Amino acid sequence: MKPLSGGFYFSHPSFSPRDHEANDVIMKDKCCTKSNFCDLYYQLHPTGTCYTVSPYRFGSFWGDPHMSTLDGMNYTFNGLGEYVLLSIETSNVTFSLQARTERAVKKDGNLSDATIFTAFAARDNTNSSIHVELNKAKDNVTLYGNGIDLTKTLREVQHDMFVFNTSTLTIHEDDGVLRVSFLEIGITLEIGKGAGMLSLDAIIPNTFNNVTKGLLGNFDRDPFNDFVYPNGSQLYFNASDMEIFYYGQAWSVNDSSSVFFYDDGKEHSDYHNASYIPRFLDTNVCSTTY
Ligand SMILES: [Ca+2]
Repeated sequence: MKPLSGGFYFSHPSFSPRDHEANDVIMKDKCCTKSNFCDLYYQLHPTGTCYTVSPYRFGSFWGDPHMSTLDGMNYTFNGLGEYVLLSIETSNVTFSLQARTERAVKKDGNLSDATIFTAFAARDNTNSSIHVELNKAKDNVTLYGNGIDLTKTLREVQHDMFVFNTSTLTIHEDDGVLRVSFLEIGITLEIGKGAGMLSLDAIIPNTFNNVTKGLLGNFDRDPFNDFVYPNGSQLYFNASDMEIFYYGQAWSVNDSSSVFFYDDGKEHSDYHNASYIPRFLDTNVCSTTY
């Protein structure tokens, strides 16, 4: 079975691109696209030490995002606004990865209770930063790298030829996916565009074990202790959707912590709706709702 959390790469996409192409990209294509040996590919590229994380998957119920923590805990969170996915603060590394959500539009044109990812932003201690956002038409992305608007360049260059390189940040387009590497700290993000929403894979080195905070969890190889509030207290792993919702709200971005790029005179509060409460699918809550 293909794991929801993706697979281990033999070679780092940015540091050993040629080996990565040969060992990971081509092999995956051969096993999973051109033949039925995908199980074999994932046996040889297991999830584990330095793996890809998918905080969402396609085709889920309501089409809503299922978050997946760095330790592989899956949960649903339908908060509306801007949230801290990953925060690292050590003596020599500062990194923040944040996500923006909007309500999904249902087939009949009405708004769903479920929210989807429409923007991601990140910044590290070298002040390298990215901001990727779905445009209003939901058919393309707006991209900022180190505060520079790269949207036009991204659209003008030929397919898969987009490259933005600095000594601490690289952005490549590869098969429609933006691969962003924060070179100083070794974190890579892969941001893809799907049906009216964005997806994210985060590749986090093991050196950050036990020091990550945020909605992607505390990264200590234990998926059952991942709901840690900003104040360090913990929510039990089998909490209800409603409890998880309020846990998630605790990870809301604020004006000073935001790493998003705002234009048109907008600010964090224009994108965050702290009063929005989705309908919860838990039986307990349903029984009191209906
Ligand atoms: Ca954990």
